Amino acid sequence: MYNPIGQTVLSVSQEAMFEHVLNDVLLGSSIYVNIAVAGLSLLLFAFLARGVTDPRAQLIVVSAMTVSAVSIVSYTGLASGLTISVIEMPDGHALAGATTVLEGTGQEVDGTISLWGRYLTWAFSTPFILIALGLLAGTNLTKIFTAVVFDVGIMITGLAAALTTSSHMMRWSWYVISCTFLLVVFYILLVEWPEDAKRAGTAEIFNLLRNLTVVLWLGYTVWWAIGNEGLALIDDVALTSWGYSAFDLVAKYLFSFLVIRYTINNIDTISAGESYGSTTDVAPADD
Ligand code: RET
Repeated sequence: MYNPIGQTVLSVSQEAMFEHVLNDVLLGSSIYVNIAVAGLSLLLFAFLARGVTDPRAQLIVVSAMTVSAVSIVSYTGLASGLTISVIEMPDGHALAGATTVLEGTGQEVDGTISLWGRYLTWAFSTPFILIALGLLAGTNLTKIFTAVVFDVGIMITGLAAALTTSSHMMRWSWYVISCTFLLVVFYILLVEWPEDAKRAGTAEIFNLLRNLTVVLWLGYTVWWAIGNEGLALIDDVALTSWGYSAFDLVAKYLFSFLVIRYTINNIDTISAGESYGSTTDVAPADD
């Protein structure tokens, strides 16, 4: 797949990618299972939180539910072939020169498959994990803003690492930048917010969710490094995809469930009054 001036082009059709996901059982299941679990967890969360009327508690619940909602979008992008590409790795990469047989069409193409839509959509889902955590810790807007900005930075530079085909070194340069941003988020999670959570009386649940988050986020980072897009110690695309999907099951759905369960059982700790977040200073009429 080279054009006349020798640059790599992405010429596998979206339909061929869609067919590939449909016909590769391991890869397909890593995607479809998550769509189903995200949908079911949204229904469960809506049911569990149906009686919550406190605005601050609702904000936390909506943040947690947004993670699952974005996940449906993310995996639908992958399932449709829209956010999957075959890319040719640069010299020096373990999969440079590799070819891929597309299930369904049977076509053999140069390159390896990148499910880059994951990294793109993480930029929209993971901020809500941090917003839920920051609100639970009772931290301030500056720290939530900082965590979210660096988090989006992690995901967009991770996307750049995955899609860079010009040079092997540049792929890892993006990776290092992304990890540096991750350190900023970890600093906030490990140093700043525990203090805030202690003051807010939510230290126990915060520390549990924080530990879950730090361990899993490290897991994603290591998985990228050893998966097909990194060192390719695991060179199988479907297996690499299942790794992320398994992490997602815990980092998204279990995480959100724990957040929502705590919130609905501890409204008094979470609440900041009926007028929390109001955009008017007019007091509600007594009736
Ligand atoms: C990448 C590769 C580049 C280096 C780093 C990464 C970290 C990713 C993380 C992902 C977390 C995703 C979650 C998704 C759930 O919705 C992009 C893999 C640092 C931390 C929690």
